[in-house]
Amino acid sequence: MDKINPKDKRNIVLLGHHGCGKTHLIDSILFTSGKLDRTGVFVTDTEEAEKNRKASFSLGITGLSHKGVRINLVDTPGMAEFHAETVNGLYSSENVLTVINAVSGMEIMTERFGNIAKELNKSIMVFFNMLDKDRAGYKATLDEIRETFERTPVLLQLPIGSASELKGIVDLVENKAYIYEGETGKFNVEDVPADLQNAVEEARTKMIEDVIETDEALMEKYFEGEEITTDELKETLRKAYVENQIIPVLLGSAMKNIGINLLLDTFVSLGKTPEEAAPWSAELVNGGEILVEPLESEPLVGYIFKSTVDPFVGKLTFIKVISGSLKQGDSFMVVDQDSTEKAGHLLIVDGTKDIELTEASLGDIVKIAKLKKSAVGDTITHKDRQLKLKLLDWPEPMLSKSVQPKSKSDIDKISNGLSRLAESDPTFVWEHDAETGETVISGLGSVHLDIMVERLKKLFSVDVEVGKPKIAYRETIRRKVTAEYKHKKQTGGHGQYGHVQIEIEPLERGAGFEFVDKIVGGVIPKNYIPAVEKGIKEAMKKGVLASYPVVDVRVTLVYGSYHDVDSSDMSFQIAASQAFKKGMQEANPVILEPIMDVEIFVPDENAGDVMGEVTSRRGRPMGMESVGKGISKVIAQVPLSEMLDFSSKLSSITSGRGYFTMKFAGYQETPPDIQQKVIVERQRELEEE
Ligand SMILES: Nc1nc2c(ncn2[C@@H]2O[C@H](COP(=O)(O)OP(=O)(O)O)[C@@H](O)[C@H]2O)c(=O)[nH]1
Ligand SMILES: [Mg+2]
Repeated sequence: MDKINPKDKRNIVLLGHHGCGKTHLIDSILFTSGKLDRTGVFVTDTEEAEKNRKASFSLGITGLSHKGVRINLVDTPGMAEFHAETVNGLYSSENVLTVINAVSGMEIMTERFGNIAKELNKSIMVFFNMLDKDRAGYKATLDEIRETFERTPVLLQLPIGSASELKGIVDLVENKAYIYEGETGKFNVEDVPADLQNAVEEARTKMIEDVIETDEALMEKYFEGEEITTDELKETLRKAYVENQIIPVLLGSAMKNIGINLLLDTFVSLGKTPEEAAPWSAELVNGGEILVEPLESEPLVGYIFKSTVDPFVGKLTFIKVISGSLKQGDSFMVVDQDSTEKAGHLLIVDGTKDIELTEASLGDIVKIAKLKKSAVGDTITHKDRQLKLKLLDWPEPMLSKSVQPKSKSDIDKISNGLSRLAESDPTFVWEHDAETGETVISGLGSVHLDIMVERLKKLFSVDVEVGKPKIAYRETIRRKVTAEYKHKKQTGGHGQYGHVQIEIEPLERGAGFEFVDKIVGGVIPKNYIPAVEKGIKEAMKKGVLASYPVVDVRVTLVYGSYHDVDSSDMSFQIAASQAFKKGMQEANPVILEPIMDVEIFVPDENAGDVMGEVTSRRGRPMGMESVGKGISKVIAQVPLSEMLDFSSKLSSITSGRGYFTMKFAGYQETPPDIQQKVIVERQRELEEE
């Protein structure tokens, strides 16, 4: 396939709380456009884990052509632990289709990811799904949409019939009724049924007023009693959507294939084209900042938003072209890896198949095989203008588990597999401790880690045993001290001599590490100072209480001495390291534990019990509010160590109806009794290794 004109491209990322029907909706869109012969196959849930658990854990990418326009669809997981996937989905697309379960209304992850979509200046539309269900509705949620996104929701449709009697959709813009033939997706276009005419007239007036409010000239015309033409309306609607003033709201049912053709038409008629994307700020590698404009005439810039491993092909990388273009055979840079790469086949996904492109250009989402070095979150550019796209911070991995190969011969396969997996997800890291032989993986939660382990087993054919979850404790100090150490070995042969005096003082939480050099008069020569800093950093890797990393300290090098012949980097490194350890002992050290911001959603009648449970887990309640429909939200800060088995407890208190989300809030000192337990537990752990 030849290059596609950017005007004929629409990228749509689907966003919404787990279970609102995003993956089913994509089936239904493919079915409606003739790419699938039935729905419910969950095309974009390609992984076995996704099929088995009936949930999406990674981005799913597909596409189709509708009315001459290439539409790429990006399916996301709707869970906090898969934050990186979903946010990368947002980076991939100019348009966000927020899917709302019409029975549950606005849900927590929809709100959370919706806020990120807003922060990234995305244009947002809403699809109320599951209108075929009892108790489905959309009116009450419109105000929540307005509050969450701070844009005006504009209802463009009305349903014909409801729940199991849902028959069709009225398109308020065209003033036409679409009546569907069962679940076939086939429809007839008719006049608005007589019994709906009043409701339609009212909704249409509201819609027109919402739209023209964004355009002063049109508003004047309207209030002077002049007719607004359908073309004017459509044009203004599109402009207001593209400029992020309004949120078009559509209705339907993925299950019954109702309203899907209209959704597709809307992608084409309203959808933001890649040329209309907001410029993306970036840092030039040679210094300076720049805005990357979405122009095909600019040098190539692309963003790597997904990577997977195919058992046959190997590594597959998905790139969104942000500016410029890329031909087969072209060289480009993966800037973050400083790696020069060559583009092989450029593939775009069409239904369940791939189509080869001769040239990928602005707005395309292309799949490339076998890049040498690349990771999700990396920027690709032309070699003559290297830059890094600015991204939001990724959340820190908070939960760790050890993985042990069942067979020693699998060790290499495991490191290779974990490296590939870490490249696919910036919130997943792994570490192999050569001394203890232990491999530790870290991520955002236990499901996240479970899925990574499943991938490791499936994609890299290794068998591993997974250990107990480990918490990322830290150590710090509470008092300022001065410490001194002289490292001296001067018997026979080449001697060693390094001598430092340092001050160690506590910094505020989250400040990290600061090193200050206050040496005067060259008592330690300049060239040894980096070795001193290195020695301190080395010592900070394992604190004196329980060998956890030390954070939030400032170390000031104040004095020392050297020897003309015997001093070396190594001697100063050892001296600094020892001085730090000595000082830390005396500086009133303490263990820090991760604290989480937790939001718990429970039926009103369970809120009291859940609050009690939170308190008994050393949690600090921050508030409780009703979120409507008999559901309360309990907000609290709770230590992560207390949250590991919270899920099952919550389930038993609420008979399975409660759920919660959590996010890293910061580190906090552990109380003495807990600290003692952590130290004992850690000792046992270190002995076992
Ligand atoms: N009744 C009904 N069920 C639906 C509809 N759309 C999706 N579902 C079902 O809701 C469940 C969750 O859907 P899924 O697409 O996996 O949700 P996702 O987590 O947002 O991807 C599945 O069992 C779907 O078949 C709909 O319009 N009506
Ligand atoms: Mg899904």
